[in-house]
Amino acid sequence: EGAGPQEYTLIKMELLQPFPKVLKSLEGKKVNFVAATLRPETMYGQTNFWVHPDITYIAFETADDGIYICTRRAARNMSYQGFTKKDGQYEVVLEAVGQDLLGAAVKSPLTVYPKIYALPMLTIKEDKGTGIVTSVISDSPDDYAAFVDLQKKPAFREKYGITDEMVLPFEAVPILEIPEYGNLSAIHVYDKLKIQSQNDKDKLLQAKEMVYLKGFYDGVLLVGEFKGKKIQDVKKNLQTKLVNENGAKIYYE
Ligand code: A2H
Repeated sequence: EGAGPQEYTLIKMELLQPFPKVLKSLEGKKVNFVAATLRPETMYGQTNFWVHPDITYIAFETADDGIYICTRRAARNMSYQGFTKKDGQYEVVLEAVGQDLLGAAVKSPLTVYPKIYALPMLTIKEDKGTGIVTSVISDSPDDYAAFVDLQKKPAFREKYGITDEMVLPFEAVPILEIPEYGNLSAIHVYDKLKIQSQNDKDKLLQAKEMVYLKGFYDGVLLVGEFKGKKIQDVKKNLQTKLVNENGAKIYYE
């Protein structure tokens, strides 16, 4: 990585009723899970979001945007970026392990699905972003692999208390056309490389290398107000749109 800080789009995903047990004390308040992404233009196709079952998350008070849920590390970073009342300080409301947040329902910006769920991903890194990850199975091989693991394995769903309706009704949405890879590029490379699961590290790395650069330079949006435009030309506009519509913030680390 380069010397400068990385800019992320912080996607706000509003917690819906019923709140998970560990978050019951927050009922009546505005609560958002926040996820750092490099691909705001993919939010049209979000099918779920990811939480690591074993990572500890916190809920903290922001200055003027209700409660955010993310890792403590991300909250600390945000506290130096104007997210909290006092610079460098964040008020922890509660702590919860990812396991207890699974199955939470949220409303996320742009996606065609009005309600999506927190599902388990075991490859989330604690020291990157917020520890919460948006999931776009049409365009991210990591997301598609983790999603298929849940779709194909009822025992895996059961282990984490994930019900069928949190997974089975959701399908990949064609949102970007990438030359050679079509309009569901993650599925294309997953099949082509015969990826077996989210733990297929080497193949997933290869899959990512195949789709990402090409997607960025030659990908064309198939939906929304920038339909027909190249991603590299509208990525910034889309980020601005999300921020202006109160669906996202800018976050650095
Ligand atoms: B991206 P970079 Cl469609 N652990 O968003 C693992 N992965 C994480 C993470 C964490 N703690 N925090 C963020 N990420 C993911 C969308 C997307 C992303 C698509 C395609 C590629 C892609 C939907 N998931 O990322 O190391 C997030 O997933 C390709 C790398 O900072 C975030 O953007 O480059 C990306 O990794 C940030 O990774």
